[in-house]
Amino acid sequence: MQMPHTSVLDPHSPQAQSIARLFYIDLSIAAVIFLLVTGLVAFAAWRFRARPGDPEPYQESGVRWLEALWTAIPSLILLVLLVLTAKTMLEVNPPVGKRKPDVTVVAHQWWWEYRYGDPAAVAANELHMPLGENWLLLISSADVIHDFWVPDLGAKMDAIPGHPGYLWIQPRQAGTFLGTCAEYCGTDHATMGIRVVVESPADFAAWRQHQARAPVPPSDAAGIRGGRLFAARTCRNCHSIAGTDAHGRVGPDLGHLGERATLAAGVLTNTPDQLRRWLLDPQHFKPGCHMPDAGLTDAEARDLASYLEGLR
Ligand code: HEC
Ligand SMILES: [Cu+2]
Repeated sequence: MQMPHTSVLDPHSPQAQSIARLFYIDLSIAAVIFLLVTGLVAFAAWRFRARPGDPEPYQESGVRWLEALWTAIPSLILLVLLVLTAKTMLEVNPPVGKRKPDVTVVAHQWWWEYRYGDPAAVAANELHMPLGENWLLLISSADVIHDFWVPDLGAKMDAIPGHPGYLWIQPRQAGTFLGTCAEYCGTDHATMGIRVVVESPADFAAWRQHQARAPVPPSDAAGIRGGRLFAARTCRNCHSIAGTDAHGRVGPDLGHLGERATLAAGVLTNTPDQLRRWLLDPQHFKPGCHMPDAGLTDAEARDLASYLEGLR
């Protein structure tokens, strides 16, 4: 498997490229100033060092042209940085106009919900995007302030309750891109990972069609027992699965859980065994998270895992 992308210095969208370009320009200007200043200081310290018997040096003050010069040069540098920054901001987040968002991102403590329109589909913790298309993401929050940030693909955008923000991303490389919540949002902030899967438009369309359909439950004995347990326990108060009477919105949609790469926003890799362990003791893997310990037996957790992993 290819390693996921995770570096601000390795941009894979025009938006991330603009930001990286600005960073390198700023860094070059700062490097030139740093070398010039430290170089002059070092030269002066060496060239005009005190020798035994030297008189008190000549005192100079109030040189107009020099003062004007060292006010003008930094002002000019700041002006250049201001213009470049404003230009980058416009490139990265141009006005939205009448454009409808392609996906709505809803940040939760401590996971991500992705709502697609037409055909309506909901996904959790794994954002799928088509390669090459310039997408508008609406960034919102269900509770506190979070921040959506995938360094390779674009800018950061705060998820502020009641005040949606917009973010443009045009992925130019297929693959998996990792990001994270970039605004401290409580206990499990550090384990609120973002996983973006960029795929060909055809693969994306197929994924979206599949995601929009109610999943087919497994037909093996363990899977069937698990399905009954899921309906009988408290799970459906917090989780939804299309085609069943589970409509909870507190936790991630579990409709196509079996197709996700990780569990609990990147805390565990998604295997039946890891899922069983998660169900037995969520607080062990993500202390403080809003999924309570359901007091399951090992056999029950195994059956539930078979059911959830078997949903296709
Ligand atoms: C009180 C609400 C609540 C109840 C009840 C609950 N969960 Fe959860 N569950 C959550 C929340 C919140 C998360 C997200 C945790 C996180 O990542 O921070 C979660 C996460 C999960 C995940 C990982 C999902 C993913 O996208 O990675 C699974 C699987 C899961 N729950 C299954 C269950 C099952 C099965 C039951 C019933 C035995 C159950 N939950 C009961 C709230 C609940
Ligand atoms: Cu956070």
